Amino acid sequence: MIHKQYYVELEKQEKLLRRKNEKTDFYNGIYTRYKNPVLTREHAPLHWRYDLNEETNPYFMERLGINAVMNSGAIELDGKYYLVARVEGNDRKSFFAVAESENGIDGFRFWDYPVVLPDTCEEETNVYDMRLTKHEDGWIYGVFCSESKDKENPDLSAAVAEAGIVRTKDLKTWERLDNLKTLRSPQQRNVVLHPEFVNGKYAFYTRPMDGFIETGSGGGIGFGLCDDIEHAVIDEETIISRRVYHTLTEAKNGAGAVPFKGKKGWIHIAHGVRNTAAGLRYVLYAFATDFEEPTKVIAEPSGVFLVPLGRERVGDVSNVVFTNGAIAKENGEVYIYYASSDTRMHVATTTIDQLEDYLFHTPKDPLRSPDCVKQRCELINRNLELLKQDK
Ligand code: M1P
Repeated sequence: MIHKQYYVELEKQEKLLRRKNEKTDFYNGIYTRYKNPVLTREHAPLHWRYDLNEETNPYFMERLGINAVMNSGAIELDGKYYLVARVEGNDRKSFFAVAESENGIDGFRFWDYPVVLPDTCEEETNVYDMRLTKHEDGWIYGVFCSESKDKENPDLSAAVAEAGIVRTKDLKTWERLDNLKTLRSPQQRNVVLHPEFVNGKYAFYTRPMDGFIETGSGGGIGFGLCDDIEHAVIDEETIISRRVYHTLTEAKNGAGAVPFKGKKGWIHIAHGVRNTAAGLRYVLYAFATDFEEPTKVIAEPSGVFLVPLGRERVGDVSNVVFTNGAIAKENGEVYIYYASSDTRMHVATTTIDQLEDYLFHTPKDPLRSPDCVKQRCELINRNLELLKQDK
């Protein structure tokens, strides 16, 4: 017999799942923010968490709780919006699960089962942060962090991060391929597969790292080519978005959403990290690369693109926003999915035109305070002159 509390909890959850999202009054002309997160741990189906049977669960206790729903890959298929979320159980292990919505801003519902990845990597302890690439070869690839214990290092927390690769046609059946090997970088996280062949090869954005946390000598977001996606090996990684002193990328950075096509170039939304007395702060930034030469940055606006605000600032890992998925629709609308504080998922909506205006008309960072003041005074002068004329 099903426990009667199940129906009480189900009704509460249905209310949450049916709740309409609303635009907030936040304004910057670049994107629209929304009041409610699009996915939270409360969205996880009750049958993933509770034993519904009254006999075996008389107190209707959560048996396998969900701690957080965050960093999600995103894809549009047949007009529907899909997130492949990182779902973190109460046991700290993450797994992937597909959530589907008709409009991309609310009504996301998880499918009945999480993604069951082929278990081909005995050492792998954790998987997270899948980027979904609709590749021109016809497959949908998922590239994610595959984490294992570093057995060579006596430190209990020492781990090794690699890029795991899977592919699917329907988000239901997943084929696991070999983990990416980067010959010159011991560890990798935030690896993203480019949607098109480059010089006839598969192209990846990488993040060369010396260790699990510190990027060390890895200079930023890299780019490398490989011949065989089933046994992917990258020799050379060219750094395309460098870490820079006294900017938002000083501590580290990483590719975010799979880049999408604007009218002038590939649009990238990445994350940058700086250290503060309150710990690391993760924000989003944007840049554009050349269609013909994807290692050439053609727009690099100054400063942050999106930061955690209000409730977004607090969570399991506070002061963090992180994206690994965006949907660029044929009609020019763009849905940027981002997690706040490693706890829940949000959406920000914009258009290709707005993003390119932002990318190509926001001044570059002059990198020194006196030059930043000069830059701002030039804007003020132009504006005051215009306001004078308007009187
Ligand atoms: O906790 C913030 C983020 O930290 C990591 O990102 P990075 O590798 O750039 O430090 C990731 O583990 C990510 O999942 C997490 O959101």
